[in-house]
Amino acid sequence: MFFLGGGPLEAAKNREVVITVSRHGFNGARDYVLEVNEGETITIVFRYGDNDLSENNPHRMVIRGINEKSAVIDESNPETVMVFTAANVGEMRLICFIPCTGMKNLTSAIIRVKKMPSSAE
Ligand SMILES: [Cu+2]
Repeated sequence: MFFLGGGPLEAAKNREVVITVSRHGFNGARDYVLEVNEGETITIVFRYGDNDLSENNPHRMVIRGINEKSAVIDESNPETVMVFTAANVGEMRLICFIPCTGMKNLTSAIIRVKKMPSSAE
């Protein structure tokens, strides 16, 4: 991928992550943690993972703190993309905020924003 005005260092500040969302959690885990670096622009691709259910089970995600919301993913719209910049060091909660089967597994994921290694000391 090439970014206007940026060399390899700029490109390294951008990260794409694919996360499958299902009643079992984010990538199947209730305690999913995504670690990113301060200043990175993160593209999250959310994929619907409940196709083995007989009924539709829509999910819609929000990142608490920055209030970034995804579109709904479900059987008819199985993929959506969310882009945000990790501006501040710290932790933000990533949750599904619409009632769904397995919601209890989708309320405690964390996006952890770390200081860039080069500026840690
Ligand atoms: Cu959900």
